[in-house]
Amino acid sequence: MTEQSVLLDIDQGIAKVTLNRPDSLNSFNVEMHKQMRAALKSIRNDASVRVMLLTGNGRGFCAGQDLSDRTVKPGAQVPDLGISIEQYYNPLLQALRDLPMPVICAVNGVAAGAGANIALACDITLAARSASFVQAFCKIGLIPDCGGTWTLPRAVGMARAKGLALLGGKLSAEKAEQWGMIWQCVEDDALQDEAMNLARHFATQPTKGLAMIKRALHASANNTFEEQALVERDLQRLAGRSDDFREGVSAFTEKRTPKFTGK
Ligand code: T3D
Repeated sequence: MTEQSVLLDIDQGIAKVTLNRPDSLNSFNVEMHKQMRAALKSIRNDASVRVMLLTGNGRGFCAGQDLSDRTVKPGAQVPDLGISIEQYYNPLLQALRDLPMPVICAVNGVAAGAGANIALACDITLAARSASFVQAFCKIGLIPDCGGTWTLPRAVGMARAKGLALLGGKLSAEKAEQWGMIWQCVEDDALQDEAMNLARHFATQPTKGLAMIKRALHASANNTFEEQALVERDLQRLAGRSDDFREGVSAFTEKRTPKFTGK
């Protein structure tokens, strides 16, 4: 039987994805990539889903690539890591970024290598106080991937990004919050409840509008002010045609709580 290395639970508009290889701190092997891809595809194709919540099983969130798949016997061919990035990690990151709904990440323990940068690529990242972030790549002669060289300097500035990436030390969840790398550091025993409360909130919100907010903010990274103003014009036009915009305005004028459908 295939190991369930990714658990997917969809309930009341919330898709909870749990990385489930706790013995190796939820590190990624090819099977886990395939299961993650299938989970993201199911979420994207399920019109009832309005928010995704990503977390890890056990004491770690994710330790990046499973290094037991990377030992090279003398004389054997060295694996082409460019292919691994192109076939697995980049599509994973792209699929996460492109999901048309908020993606919450609940970092329950150490997030290292690709695991750290997957957490940083989510829209709202919470971390348990005992969790930490490690740009572990430099310790094994690699460079940060999963968008880390793009995300980190933008989130924390170049000096801190270089310190994290070149030294590979552990950054506590508390400092990650102080540095603006994540949304919030919460007490360990409150993490899953806080993440689920946030998910329940998003499951009642104008999903299409939230998806367009993500698109606009992502687009801003490489745009001038003038270019971004055009992105805002185009997305606002689309947002203004949504059912939820009509409902939001009606509820406001009728002084009642809106009932958003996500459409
Ligand atoms: O290769 C490509 O396709 C290119 C893409 C690369 C992406 C990457 O992510 S490269 C970076 C890979 N990850 C790392 O280098 C992190 C390696 N792990 C660590 O540095 C440490 O384990 C942690 C800092 C994450 C946690 O340390 P600690 O002391 O809390 O735990 P530990 O004792 O080191 O690990 C616990 C177990 O998990 C241990 O197994 P054992 O001894 O109990 O049987 C350890 O071997 C295992 N483990 C941790 N990380 C990995 C792993 N097993 C396989 N792969 C791992 N990445």
